Amino acid sequence: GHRGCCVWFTGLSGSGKSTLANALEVELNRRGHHTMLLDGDNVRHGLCKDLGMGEQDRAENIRRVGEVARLFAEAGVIVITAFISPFRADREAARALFLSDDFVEVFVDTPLDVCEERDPKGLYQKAREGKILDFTGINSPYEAPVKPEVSVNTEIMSEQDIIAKLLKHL
Ligand code: GGZ
Repeated sequence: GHRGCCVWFTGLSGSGKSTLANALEVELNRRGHHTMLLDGDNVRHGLCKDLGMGEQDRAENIRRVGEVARLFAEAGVIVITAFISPFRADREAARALFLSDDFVEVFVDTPLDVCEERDPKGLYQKAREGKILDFTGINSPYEAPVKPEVSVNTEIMSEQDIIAKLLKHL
């Protein structure tokens, strides 16, 4: 059968990763592909519920996500992941689990001020008030990808255009 692959979204909280990952999944399913979407909602409440948001725990979160992604991809599934995955080394370790053509890193390059303006869950405000001590972009680092396969700017491009751009790479 077909070989699976991994579409790895990375970007700040509120950058639009989940929205784009969901839209991509809908479009791939419409075209008859089997997909698996991994995100905080289905991973951090189960497989990774023992992990917090410190650097070591984020690294372990991303390590487990990468391994699960590989297992699904081996079964022929297109895996879509949507995690902040702020550390370059952790993303590179996930990438190393795949053949180079089978790992597509997508940088959702929405500027911090835009994410903070959106603040859909009020988390940036809490971080600014000192109520969250390790919030990405405020008091915990985000290491932007150096050579992502795809980079998307949600301020400039429509969701439809972004999905079309992503599909060209798959
Ligand atoms: C960043 C946090 C934090 C901290 C809770 N820093 O935008 P969201 O709300 O819905 O998604 C974010 C999610 C981050 O989990 P990830 O598993 O994607 O992170 S990582 O890849 O770094 O392991 C955010 C919420 O959880 N959240 N605390 N301190 N985002």
